[in-house]
Amino acid sequence: MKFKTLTEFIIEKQAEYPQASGELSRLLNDIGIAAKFVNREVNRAGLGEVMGYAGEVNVQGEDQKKLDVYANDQFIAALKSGGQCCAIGSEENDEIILLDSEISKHGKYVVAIDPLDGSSNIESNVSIGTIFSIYRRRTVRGVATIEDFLQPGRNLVAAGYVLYGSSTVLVYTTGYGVNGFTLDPSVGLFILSHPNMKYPETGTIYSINEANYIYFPEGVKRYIQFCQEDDKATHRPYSTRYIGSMVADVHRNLIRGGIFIYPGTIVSKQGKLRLLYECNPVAFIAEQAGGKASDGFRRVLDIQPKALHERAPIFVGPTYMVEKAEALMKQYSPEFRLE
Ligand code: AHM
Ligand code: MG
Repeated sequence: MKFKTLTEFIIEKQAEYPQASGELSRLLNDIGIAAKFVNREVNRAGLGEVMGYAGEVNVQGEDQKKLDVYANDQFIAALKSGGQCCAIGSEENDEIILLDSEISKHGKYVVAIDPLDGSSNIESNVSIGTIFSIYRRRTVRGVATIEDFLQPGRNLVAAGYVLYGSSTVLVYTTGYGVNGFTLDPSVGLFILSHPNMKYPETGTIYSINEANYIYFPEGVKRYIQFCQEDDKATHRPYSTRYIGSMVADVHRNLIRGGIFIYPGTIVSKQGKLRLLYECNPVAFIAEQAGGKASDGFRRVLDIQPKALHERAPIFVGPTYMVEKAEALMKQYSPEFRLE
């Protein structure tokens, strides 16, 4: 049987761009390797109490760590090892992590990452994920600064996510389409399983935490009503699906056709999700898959970030679904416009 591994695919793509130096390829490959280690630990989650993992000291004499801390450490270690990345912005760390070894400090790229998103789902065996953004640094040389991260998502060089689900899938884009790779755990290889991913022409799913309904902008309430109306021609009412792990919700909606919404509310106008390492990577992938990502009024990828952990509302999915929600936001909730 003929198959293509993630590493082969990355090398093949690099060869299509003679000007490419191979640094981005190495960086992506290193993220793929770290994801395998995280996957191994995610699969053992729950054994902690039975086998004495959590809070214990393991055979190497190391303290066992919580999974999100473990994931953070793995990705940082992987990004340090290659020398292409000069700084990391992680959900787990308040400040950027400077990689200031002689090699890394001259690295061309910075990476913003949520190492284990949806971690509240771990104990109930529900899917969780990793989300990452890769930018070319703005400063020319030397130790990186926060300015290297405060770039709009349209500057992204690459972005992706790993979904630790019923199988483990890595999906990424470098701006030339979206490709997905499924981990074959028996041989430890990510195999190309979802080439050139695109949103289906018709989608019937909407994903939003409806428990927050009373806090939603009127535009969102109207969109939910629209999703629930009876109209055979447009396949409504749609179905609600909400896992509570953004990677899982976004991935399912990309495959099946659906909109994911985490809006601003009257309690938090900026919503919950983080612009740099949650909204932007998902927005880049959505656009590359023929869809759209908006904060209700403007393209997510055009938002100029002001802080590393800044939050933004997000409406992401097939273009026609996002545009309908945007139209209702503009009509009924103009006071939620952020710029
Ligand atoms: P986390 O980064 O603390 O894990 O939170 C992010 C997660 C997303 O994966 C998910 O879409 C969202 O929080 C769910 O939030 P809520 O429970 O408010 O619906
Ligand atoms: Mg998160």
